[in-house]
Order: sequence, then structure tokens, then C-alpha cells
Amino acid sequence: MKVMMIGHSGAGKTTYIAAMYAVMQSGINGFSIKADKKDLHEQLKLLSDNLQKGYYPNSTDIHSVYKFNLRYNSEDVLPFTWYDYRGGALLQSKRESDEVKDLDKKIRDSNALIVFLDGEKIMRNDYDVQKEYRRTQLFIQRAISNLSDDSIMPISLVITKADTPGMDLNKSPMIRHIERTWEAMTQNEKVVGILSSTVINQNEIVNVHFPFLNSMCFGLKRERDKIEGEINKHVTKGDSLNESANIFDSIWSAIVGEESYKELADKEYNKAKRKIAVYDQLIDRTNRIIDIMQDAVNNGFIFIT
Ligand SMILES: Nc1nc2c(ncn2[C@@H]2O[C@H](COP(=O)(O)OP(=O)(O)OP(=O)(O)O)[C@@H](O)[C@H]2O)c(=O)[nH]1
Ligand SMILES: [Mg+2]
Repeated sequence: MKVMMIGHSGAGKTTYIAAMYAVMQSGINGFSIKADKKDLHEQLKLLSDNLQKGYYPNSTDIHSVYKFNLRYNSEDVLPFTWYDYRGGALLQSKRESDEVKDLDKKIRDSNALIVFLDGEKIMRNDYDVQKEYRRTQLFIQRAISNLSDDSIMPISLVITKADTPGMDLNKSPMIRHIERTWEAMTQNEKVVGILSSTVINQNEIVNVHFPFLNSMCFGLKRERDKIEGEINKHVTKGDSLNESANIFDSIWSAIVGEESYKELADKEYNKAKRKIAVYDQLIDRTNRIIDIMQDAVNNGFIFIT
């Protein structure tokens, strides 16, 4: 499972991951995350401790890749990789930069997108801000049009810095850009979108777990589909081994000391059974996340497509 954060320089991506790590370390309704290496844990812990002291992270100069495990009640549920891209790359053109080509490829390869819009700029109406918003819109549209027929893409649109004084989405000159992006997401059945706004400062961290959980929900669904395929294979194999089983098979296998067709078939069924238990757990975890998201919609914390 690969999650990709995109957004212009200063939009708040690295701040987001530091805050998200802090929130998910404490956990939300039994869900938490674990960094795959101690170094990563220490790096993110430092960033999130600094946030609580009022210090924000430095601007990202090269992209960072983080590896985590989603956990439920302290059990690993889903491994995932998280890309934090240098926002500056978004404004470069493909012709002049290999980095943009790499960014495009990473977006195509990722299973979930979290798109950051700088809330501090939302009330401004200058050319640079418009350009940034149009660029972001373009990246989203490109990601949507590259989706294959059978793939679903969670896209979480995040308006950052909702603690900026005077910020009001309804009065924002950027509203039509945001609406256009939202419409493109809503019109495409393959996109499962959410819109939320976040606050990350010394005193509070608000709404950061929703984009994360929206992404994880689809990671769990993908995992579930994969396991379903494996279960079907074990059952089909078990059935075909069973067809070869007869009374002579068991006598013969006892004589030569090999496993009979029936025993081999049972092995396959047992493998299927163990995977069904995992499958059921995945459904349970997915439903729990859906409940959290539904509550958030009901409480007006997020919008969904
Ligand atoms: N008030 C407020 N400021 C924020 C918030 N989130 C981020 N910031 C500010 O935005 C700045 C940039 O945030 P970053 O997380 O570094 O932005 P980025 O998207 O990672 O930028 P690049 O690494 O350059 O791509 C921070 O240094 C903070 O000053 C927020 O929720 N509230
Ligand atoms: Mg950064």
C-alpha cells in the first residue's frame, strides 16, 4: 500500500506527517501506527515533540519515504509506504525536471493520494496562488484520468492551517478552483474523496487522522481482495485433489508412506480456513474505519464524494 502526499512548498505536508504520527501513536478507536525502524520513530518523534513546543519542521529538500505498519489493538494489520514530496517540484515543468517525471510516476504507482492546499493562501487572490491551485488541480485530474478500470483511488483533499485568522472557505477567491477539483473527484466513480481542513499548532491538532484513515480503508480493501483470491485458489486446489481421492489412494499412500490426495486436499482447505479468519478480521477493521469516517461526516468534520 502506497500513500502519496502532494502539495506546494509550504502547504504543510511534513507538518502533517509529524502531527499524524503523534495522533496515531496515541491511537484512534484502537487503530495506531508503528514506524518500521527505530530511526524513523525517533525522527518523527522529534518532529512531533517540536510541534508541541511550537517549532515546525524544515522545508523538505529531497523527497522522503517512510515505512509504517497500521495496527489494530497492537496487532499489525497493514504495511504501508508514505511519500513526502518536495513541494517545489510541483511548479517545475516536465521538460526541465526529472524530478517531476519521477513525481508523476510515483503518483501513478500510489494507491492513495493526500492533496494539500495551503489554507493560509486561501483568502489571497494573486496570480501565484491561482497558479498553484491550478497546478494542484492538474495533478489530481491527471491522477484520476490514469486510473485503470478496476482500480479505486482514495483522494483526500486537505485545506491546511485552518487556524489562520480570517480564513473562511465560503469567502475565499480560490473557492471556484477547489469546487472544480471537488467536482472532478465527485464525478468519477473510481474516486473516493474526502475534503477536510486541519489545524496543527502548539495547542491543538485537529482532523489529521481522517485523510490517513480514508487512505488506510482502501488499503485494507485491496488486501481483502487479494486474500479472497488466495482463498479461492486453495479451495479450487483442494477440490481437484479431492477428486483424485479414492479408497486405493489412501491404502497406497499408507504403503508408500506418502500423503494421500485426501490429506493434501485437507491441507489446502486448512490453509483456506486460516485465511478466511484473516479475511474476516480485515472486514471488521474496514468496517470500524468506515464507522469513524461516517461519524466524522455526521459531525461535519469532513465531506465525502
Ligand atoms: N498556523 C499554522 N501553520 C502551519 C500549519 N501547518 C503548517 N504550518 C506552517 O506552514 C509551514 C510549512 O509547512 P511544511 O509542513 O514544512 O510544508 P511542506 O508542504 O512540507 O513544504 P515543502 O517541504 O517545502 O514541500 C510550517 O513551517 C508552518 O509555519 C497549521 O496547521 N497551522
Ligand atoms: Mg516538507
